[in-house]
Amino acid sequence: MRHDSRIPNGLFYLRHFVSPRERADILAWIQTLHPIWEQRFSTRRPPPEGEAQRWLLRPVYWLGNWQFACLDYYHPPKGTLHRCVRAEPYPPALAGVVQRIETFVRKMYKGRDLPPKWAANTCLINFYGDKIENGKRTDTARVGEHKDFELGPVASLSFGERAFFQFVESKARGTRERVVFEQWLVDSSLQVFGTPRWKDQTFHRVQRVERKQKTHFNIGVPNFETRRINFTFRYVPEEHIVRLKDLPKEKWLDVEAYVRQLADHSPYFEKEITAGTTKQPNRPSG
Ligand SMILES: O=C(O)CCC(=O)C(=O)O
Repeated sequence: MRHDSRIPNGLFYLRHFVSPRERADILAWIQTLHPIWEQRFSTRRPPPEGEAQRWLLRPVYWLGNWQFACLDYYHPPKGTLHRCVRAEPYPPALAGVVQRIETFVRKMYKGRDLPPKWAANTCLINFYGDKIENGKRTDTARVGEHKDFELGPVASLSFGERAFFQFVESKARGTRERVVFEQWLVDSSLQVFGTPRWKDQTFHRVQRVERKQKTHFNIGVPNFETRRINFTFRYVPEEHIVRLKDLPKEKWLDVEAYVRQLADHSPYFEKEITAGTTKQPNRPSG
C-alpha cells in the first residue's frame, strides 16, 4: 500500500486500504444499521439568532459516542460538556481496520500533531445519496465546508462511488475562497488529515459524489438511496463522553426522540433508554 508522494505534508491517501474481504464484512454489517435523520437544532427551542432549523443533508450513524447535532457537536476547548453521548462500540467487522488506522496515525504524526492519548474512539458514518420525497429525487450527496474540531488527526474511509473532496482556505469578506488541495476519494481508500494546516487553517468539503458505477447500498433508511458511505474516525477524550442517563434533563429531552428511534433497532440504545428512565423515573417524555 503506497502513499502518493504528490500529497502535501500532514495529509495521507492510501488507495487500497481496505481488503475485499474486509469490505465485504463491513458492508454486510452496515446493512444491519438503521441510520437516522437529525435536525440541526433542538426542536424544543427556537434556533439561535440568524439560523434556521434544518434537517441535516444526510442520514448518519455514530459509533463510540454520538454527537447529536442539537447538542452542538464536540467543540473543544469550550464546548466539551454533554456533547458526546456514549454509543455502540465498534463491531468485529471494523476491528482490523480501526487497529491499522491507529497504528498508521501513531506512526505518521508526532509531537504536537498527536494528542498523547489519541485513539480512533469515535466514528461518524455518513450516508450520501438521493432523498426521495413524493416521487421527487433530490441529490443531497455533498457536505459544505467545515472543520472537524476533535483534536488530532481524522481518518476517513470511503465506500461506493467516488467523491470529490476539497480543502479550502477561509473566505475573507468580499473575496473568493481558495481551494488549496483537492482529490477524488475512491472505494476502499483511506484519507488521513492532521496538523494545523488541514485541521485548523483550512476547511474541508465534499463537492459531489459520482453515479458512474450505479452503486446502491441497501441501507435501512426509508426514502433514501445511498451511493457512497464514509466513515470518519476521530478522537474524543474519554472524560468528555457521557452516558445518556447522565445528561441533564434539558439535554435528555433534546435527544430523547432520536435515541428512542435508535432503540427500535439497537439493543444498546434500548438499554441506555431504560437506564435513563430508571435513574430519573419522573423524567417527562419529550
Ligand atoms: O465524506 C467525506 O469524505 C468527508 C466527511 C466529512 O467531512 C465529515 O464527516 O466531517
